[in-house]
Amino acid sequence: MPDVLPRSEGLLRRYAAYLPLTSATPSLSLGEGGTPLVRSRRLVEQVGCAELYFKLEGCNPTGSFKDRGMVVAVAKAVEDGARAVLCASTGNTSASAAAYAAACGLQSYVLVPRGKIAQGKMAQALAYGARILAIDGNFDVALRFARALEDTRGIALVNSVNPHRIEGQKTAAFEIIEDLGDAPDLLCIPVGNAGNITAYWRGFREWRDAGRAARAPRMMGFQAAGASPIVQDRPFEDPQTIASAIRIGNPASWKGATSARDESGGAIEAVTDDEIMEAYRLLAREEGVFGEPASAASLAGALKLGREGRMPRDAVVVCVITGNGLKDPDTALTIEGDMHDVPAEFEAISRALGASR
Ligand code: AN7
Repeated sequence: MPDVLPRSEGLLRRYAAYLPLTSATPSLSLGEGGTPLVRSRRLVEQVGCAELYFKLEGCNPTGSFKDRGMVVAVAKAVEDGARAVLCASTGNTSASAAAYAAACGLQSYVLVPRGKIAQGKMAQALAYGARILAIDGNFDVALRFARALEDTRGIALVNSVNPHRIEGQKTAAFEIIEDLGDAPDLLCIPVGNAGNITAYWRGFREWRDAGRAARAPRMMGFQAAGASPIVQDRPFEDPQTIASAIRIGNPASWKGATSARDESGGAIEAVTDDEIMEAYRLLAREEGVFGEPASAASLAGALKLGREGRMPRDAVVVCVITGNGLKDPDTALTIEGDMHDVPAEFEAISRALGASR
């Protein structure tokens, strides 16, 4: 059984034995991976399972799980002599591609649906120096163009149709097994383009087969109801959801997601935007974890299973919180808050605290 280095190492070094690296693959790290698995203190009761954990993928260097796949994809692009990377994105992939490309001195090109990606993600792509092409079309349209450009000389496509992305992302499953000592009973995960559920399932399977875990989890994927092609078994022409990261109507890894579901005895279900927003709020207020709306789909799903009496009482459950809440400040600012205009006077401020002296 190959050894695994400490978490202070980047993913490429740490999981070298499990990744498609060669002696010509450059070393590359922005500090990705090694993210916290935080135990729920309060929502575990509402979900109704034995143990509930949040895998905080928003702690990656660009604030989402995409960095795990991107470090591998960009290192391999460099190895293959690419001068640029290209992706279509609902925001997080573009932020991550732009960062790792910048670190390697490559140009990054990102195709995004105009006006439909969260502010923080756009800010990142700008800051890292990507050439941003905002198109009049949704993610699925953007991905079609990106795939059509795949064979352009010198340009590496770094969407999750690039197999190196899935390889890198499977390392999150390894970390969960390391932290829990085995796989959980259930893994709850948001599903958009379906690369991540495919990657987690590969990771859990590989380490079960390698004897590093005794079991593999049931894979529970959650799509937004207005963008739920896998649940409904038909592509969505015009997907709609407040969770812009998973506003995807024709997932590239559709088959990977249904295989993960069927081989693990899991399910892929829909959660409504209201359920997503309720979970988004609860996660922050009850647990102190600020994920982006798409990430809250995993908790929304776990809460729904609990509510419907479908959550086994003795289950160990992990919800993947795929991206940082700061990615999407506009959505955060729509939630009903406790904000007051107060005169800059001691008495007024003191009164507003409700403090009695
Ligand atoms: C926070 O960035 O598709 O099912 O272009 O940003 O692997 O697609 C993002 C997807 C979940 C869904 N949570 O993962 C993109 C993009 C967050 C995300 C997903 C995304 P996949």
